[in-house]
Amino acid sequence: MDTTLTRRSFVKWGTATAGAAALVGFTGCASSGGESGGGQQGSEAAGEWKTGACMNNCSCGSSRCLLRVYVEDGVPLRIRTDEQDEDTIEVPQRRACPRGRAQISNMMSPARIKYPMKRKGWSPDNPNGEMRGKDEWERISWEEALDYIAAEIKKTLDQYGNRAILCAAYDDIGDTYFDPVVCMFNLLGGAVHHDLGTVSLGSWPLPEMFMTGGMLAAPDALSVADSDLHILFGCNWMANKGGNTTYQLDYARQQGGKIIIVDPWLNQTAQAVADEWVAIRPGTDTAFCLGMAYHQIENNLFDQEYLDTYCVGFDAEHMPEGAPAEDNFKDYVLGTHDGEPKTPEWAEAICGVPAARIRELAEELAGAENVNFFAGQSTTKIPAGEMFAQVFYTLAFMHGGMGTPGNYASWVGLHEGMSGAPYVTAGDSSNGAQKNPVNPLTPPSLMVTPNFAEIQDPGSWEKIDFTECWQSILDGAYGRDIWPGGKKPLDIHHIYSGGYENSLNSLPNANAGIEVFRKVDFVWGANPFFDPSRQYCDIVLPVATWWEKGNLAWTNNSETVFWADRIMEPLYESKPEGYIAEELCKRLDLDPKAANTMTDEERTYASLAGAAYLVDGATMDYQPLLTITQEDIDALGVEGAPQEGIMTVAELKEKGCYKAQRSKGDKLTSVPWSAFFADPAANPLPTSTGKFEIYCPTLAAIVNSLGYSQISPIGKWQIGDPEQGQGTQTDEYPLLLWTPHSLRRAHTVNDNVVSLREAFPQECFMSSVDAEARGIKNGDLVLMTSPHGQVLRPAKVMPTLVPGSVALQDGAWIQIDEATGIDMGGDPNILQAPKASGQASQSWTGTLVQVEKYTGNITLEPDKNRPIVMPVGIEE
Ligand SMILES: Nc1nc2c(c(=O)[nH]1)N[C@H]1C(S)=C(S)[C@@H](COP(=O)(O)OP(=O)(O)OC[C@H]3O[C@@H](n4cnc5c(=O)[nH]c(N)nc54)[C@H](O)[C@@H]3O)O[C@H]1N2
Ligand SMILES: Nc1nc2c(c(=O)[nH]1)N[C@H]1C(S)=C(S)[C@@H](COP(=O)(O)OP(=O)(O)OC[C@H]3O[C@@H](n4cnc5c(=O)[nH]c(N)nc54)[C@H](O)[C@@H]3O)O[C@H]1N2
Ligand SMILES: [Mo]
Repeated sequence: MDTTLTRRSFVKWGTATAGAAALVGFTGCASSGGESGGGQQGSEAAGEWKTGACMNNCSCGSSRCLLRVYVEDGVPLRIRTDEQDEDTIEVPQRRACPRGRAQISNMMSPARIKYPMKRKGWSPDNPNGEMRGKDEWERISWEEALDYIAAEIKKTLDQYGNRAILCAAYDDIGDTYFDPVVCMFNLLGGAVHHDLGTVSLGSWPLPEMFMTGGMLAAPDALSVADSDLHILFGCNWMANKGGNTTYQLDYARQQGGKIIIVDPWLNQTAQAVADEWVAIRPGTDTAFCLGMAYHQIENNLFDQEYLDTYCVGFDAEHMPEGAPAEDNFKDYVLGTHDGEPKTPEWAEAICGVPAARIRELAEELAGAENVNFFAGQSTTKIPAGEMFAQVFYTLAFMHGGMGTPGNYASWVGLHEGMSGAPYVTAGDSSNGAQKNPVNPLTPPSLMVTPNFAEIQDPGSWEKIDFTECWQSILDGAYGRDIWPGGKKPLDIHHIYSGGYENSLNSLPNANAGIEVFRKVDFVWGANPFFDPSRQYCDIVLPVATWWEKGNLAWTNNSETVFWADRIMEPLYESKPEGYIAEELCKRLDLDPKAANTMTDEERTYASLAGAAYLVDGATMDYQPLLTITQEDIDALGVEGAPQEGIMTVAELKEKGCYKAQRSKGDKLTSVPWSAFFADPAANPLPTSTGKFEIYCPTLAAIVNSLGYSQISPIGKWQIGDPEQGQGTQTDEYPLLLWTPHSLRRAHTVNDNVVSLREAFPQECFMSSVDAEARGIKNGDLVLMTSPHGQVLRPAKVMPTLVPGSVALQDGAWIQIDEATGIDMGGDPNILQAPKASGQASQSWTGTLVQVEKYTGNITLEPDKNRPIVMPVGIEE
């Protein structure tokens, strides 16, 4: 049978209709012969069940769920998830969420880029840059596209050099996000990346490191149930932590733990598992915690002995050597020297939580034996967000007990999430990657650790920060005046928009981003989807997805190694990134093998051979996971040696994953800081004093030297930026914006999926109080305005959202109405202020906005009916 034809006609049929919803309906009928009703995978006669990767970035890295895909004649028709093993709290199933289960509609979406294309108005002599995002497109051949791109790269290098190229692509991120095209640029001498600092982690990494000596310390999933009380600041795990974290939390609750969630809205997790919700103004948790600390100090409700033994900086009697005694935390809270006691009443005025409630909560925390303090990344995505991290840890130290079971303070979720020492890991399949000579200090993974070497020496920075990059490019300079040598010049002429980033959509100040894309000499993109970053290019190349690449063992979290089958042949003319890199190398007199260092088979082998599992958390002993035979090696046709593991390659492929086999109290059980607790003198922390540092001058010195914010060695409430956050509202912009992550998407991925659009419309979430004051009713079209742009969306009016603030969820695709400049897609980054803060972290929370009922002429279809933006001029 000609499977290609079957697949092609299938896809053509799908794309000719309204899109993915129709496609889903169609697949339901098409698979009637194989309708497996009860869900027994593998019972179909004609096709087979395979394992499809879910590489959505749902948890700071890719997702962590098992997708079983039924494939007939090379066409994915049905999707199920992990149903094979018993579902227990020790070894839970890795079941997928609505996004994972909609992956067929995503992979087969009409938004796929089908062929290499160029803008009609673009030519090498005249780019007509202002037409980017508006022009018609034409199909060109791969040869033509690659020739054009290679010629433009040469031209830019000859005229301006390497620092004129912006590589809008993740730099040197291992395996699944690894883009050989970036290596190709590195071989050419490198390029500028816009990935200094973080848009993702908030201001957590440096306070954690310098105050506690830890790095991503978190209790393991099973140990969480040891806590009597869980206080969660801005954690919406139900919607935004893949895997089983909410299940584990629910289990902890069944074991008698009480759960309190502090959040500006009654988020999905609070709805599902919390006993109480504390409504707080976004970005004000610091004041809230200081109010609780005041009440505890006033009533002697804290563990003085713990503080004296394990911490420095709490009171005047326990300051580190050389520190002024009056700068201690306790006196700051009491207002001894600044005349401003941080009472619950003082806190109420800032955070909106009633003072009586603050007192009650302070007593509840103090009264509970074991407390689990958890905070989401978002809570520190505010100006000078380090100060919240400082106060958060201090409150946990005041409670005492950290280092014993049930007493935790962490920000990365449970150990099964993103965490320091994984229980299982896949092998690195990106080894040999060429580093970027323009950024010689690039760390192995910017997603997980900031680049400390750079942070200590800002003068050496050769990359621009994520947050302010667009304005910096327009200004021709980046950085801060206080850097050695002052701000650094920047002259970008050429943009590569690829490498797993949708930066035009994902970075703040998107209107300035569009201006940048329109201003430079040449922009080319490579991506599976015609998403906004690609819509503003001159030439785009279609990239194959992980369902089309496949054949890889991979992991993102600490507790599962997944296998990715190749589900289908690359759709239309799409090709893997390795092909693009090799073909450009050939045209640029580079060795193709130097950019794409491994064959597909070598990558498969590396991912399998390097897979390992942790045998003992105390000794950090890792052993090979997989048994690999000489036959396995011969079948791949690679160099290698057989090895012994605990599972065969065939078993991994058959099951689709290996799950860490946990049991309560096993050798993988982790209680952070237990050795320090047991014997602080024998096991000092790797901090400058060997203790927990409530007063941490190293942290303040490093953060302050960067010039983005000024913080103090102890956690204090301060208005970190004159134009952002509580206390800076104006009559023109009276509301605080925050941008929680959406169930509909992993950032911008899946925004093209109709079923998800229908289930989770992109709305302006606002409180009934603010809506009523503006005459806005649920469902009304509202115009959201900030100093940076305007967005048009329906309002979702709720009583369960704190007044004075509005939310617009991260990741909706930009769609500008050219006549008015209004974004109809609802990307919050059209509104977001670019605010690098503290350790070069974007402060997503607290941009000032106004919202009003829309009275203009634009009509907006419900999201599910809005057509997917297609390249105009291209035949189906
Ligand atoms: N579905 C889905 N899941 C995702 C992602 C996605 O795009 N989609 N992205 C993943 C990635 S890469 C990351 S980095 C993480 C992000 O993780 P976070 O940064 O923690 O995610 P958010 O959804 O912004 O915020 C989580 C919760 O904190 C609340 N919150 C926001 N600001 C404040 C505040 O100032 N104080 C308090 N108390 N609460 C606040 C929000 O209302 C929300 O309920 O999510 C990951 N998970
Ligand atoms: N307003 C606001 N903005 C935010 C946030 C927020 O809270 N609020 N959160 C921020 C956070 S935490 C993060 S981590 C960033 C994420 O920002 P990005 O990393 O830019 O976001 P994604 O949407 O995950 O982009 C993934 C891209 O990879 C492409 N892709 C998918 N598969 C493949 C493949 O196989 N090969 C290639 N080459 N490409 C592929 C997708 O089509 C998509 O374009 O967004 C940030 N932006
Ligand atoms: Mo992120």
